[in-house]
Amino acid sequence: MILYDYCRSSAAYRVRIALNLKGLAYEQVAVNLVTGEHREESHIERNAQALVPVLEDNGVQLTQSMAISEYLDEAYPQTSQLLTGSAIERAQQRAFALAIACDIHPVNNLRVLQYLVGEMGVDAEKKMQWYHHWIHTTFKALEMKLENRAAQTDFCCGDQPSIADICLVPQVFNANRFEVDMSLYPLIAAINERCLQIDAFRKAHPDLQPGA
Ligand SMILES: N[C@@H](CCC(=O)N[C@@H](CS)C(=O)NCC(=O)O)C(=O)O
Repeated sequence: MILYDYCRSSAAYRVRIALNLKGLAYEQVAVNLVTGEHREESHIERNAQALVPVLEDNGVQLTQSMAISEYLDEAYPQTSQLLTGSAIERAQQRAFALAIACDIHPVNNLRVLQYLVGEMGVDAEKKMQWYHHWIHTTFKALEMKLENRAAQTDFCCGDQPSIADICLVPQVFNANRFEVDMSLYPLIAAINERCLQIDAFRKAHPDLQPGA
């Protein structure tokens, strides 16, 4: 498998964790978002949306980190599963993951921030206010969801990492990078710390990737 990614892309970070948790080997090709490599023809041919990650498996290029994660579970069911349990439990794991992947990430993505500054004339302070606002809006809800769980478990949705945790950890990395006050979210922070003790998460960390 080949993963086209970028060290600090949180969507690619999710897929690195997913591949590692499942014990699947992959090569990495760095696509530099800072220099704009993702907008070059060679990458547009892989993903017309000009985004990372792209995962190539058996010669087919797949996009969208959530679709890729579910694909990995379906194509490689013999390895540890990212979605587990009953239909209800799997829906809860997806809901947690999608709160991050659909409700925080898209509005704080690089191209959105660049548009805010470049086209809308937003200054650096307002840009940061925007960034923090969307993290706080959803982290507040997720912290409440964690507090209200029937039983306090080690990970977001049970005693093993799921698709929820593979979304949470990269989002916490971003929050810390942009100095969001994580002391407001002790349960999220504790799950993040617990995940980071696991090799699959540790090896996926942005600082350890090609081009970091
Ligand atoms: N929904 C997509 C999001 C992919 C995405 O937005 N990737 C970011 C990096 S985390 C990107 O390539 N950004 C480039 C840009 O904003 O120009 C997924 O989950 O894969």
